Amino acid sequence: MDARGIVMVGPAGVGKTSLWQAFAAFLKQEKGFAVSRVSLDPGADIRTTSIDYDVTTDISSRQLMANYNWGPNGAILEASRQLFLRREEILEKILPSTDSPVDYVLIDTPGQLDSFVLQPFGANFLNDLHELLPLSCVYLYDAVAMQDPVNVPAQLFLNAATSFQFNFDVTPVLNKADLVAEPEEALGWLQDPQTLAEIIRHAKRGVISDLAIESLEVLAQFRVPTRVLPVSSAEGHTTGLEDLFDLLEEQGCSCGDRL
Ligand SMILES: Nc1nc2c(ncn2[C@@H]2O[C@H](COP(=O)(O)OP(=O)(O)O)[C@@H](O)[C@H]2O)c(=O)[nH]1
Ligand SMILES: [Mg+2]
Repeated sequence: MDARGIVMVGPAGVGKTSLWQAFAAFLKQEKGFAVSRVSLDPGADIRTTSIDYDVTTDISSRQLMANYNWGPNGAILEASRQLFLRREEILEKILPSTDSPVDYVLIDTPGQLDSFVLQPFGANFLNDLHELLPLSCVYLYDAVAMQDPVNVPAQLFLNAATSFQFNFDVTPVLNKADLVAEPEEALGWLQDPQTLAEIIRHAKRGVISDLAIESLEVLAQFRVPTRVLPVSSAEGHTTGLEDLFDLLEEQGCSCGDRL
């Protein structure tokens, strides 16, 4: 069977690296797949030996900071630029070799969504990779950040902006579901913008409510998440990975004929 890639994308601290690790372990241990793990985070400090490609061996934001006396954000942005400029060499390292084939390549992305996807580097890099290795993206929402309804439209925009940059499917999940008492509430808001607009209208928070409602009207003209899965990769509270796997399968992420 041919290998496929799954890319974790989302705002800083949303849990990309945690889900990347948990989902890789799930695919290996629960499903018996051969998995390769790739980190494209130039700021990562990875101490595990089981990672197959760690971009910091080629491009490290810490090294850029030290070399040029830059701050962390400038270094991360430059690292994303370099990743794109050196893509031929790096794509070669990510692709599974014929002598050690894998079923899935799981890819972690930099902490900062904006410097990677909303700049002309990360999305173009991933679109080039998709030409060689069919990709699916898991887009993470943070259940804790979803507690205040006026903030939800901005998060929906980030998801939409990401989806429209990629030439492959994006599957949204609500991560850290273990940290909120009722994840169903935020899931309802993400999946039903009309109800969300009503709640924001009643909240009467002034100009931020107006902006949020107007944003929802703009988003309504585009595709917004129709189905969002609650997941958690917290140790001892891991949930939703089986459902995520099934959804990715449904969307053609994986070859159903080999299961
Ligand atoms: N409770 C809980 N904490 C999480 C979950 N996912 C990530 N975290 C924590 O959130 C923080 C950021 O996670 P990380 O995976 O580094 O986020 P990233 O910046 O998106 O890669 C860490 O302290 C994680 O332990 C989750 O599902 N539940
Ligand atoms: Mg990370």
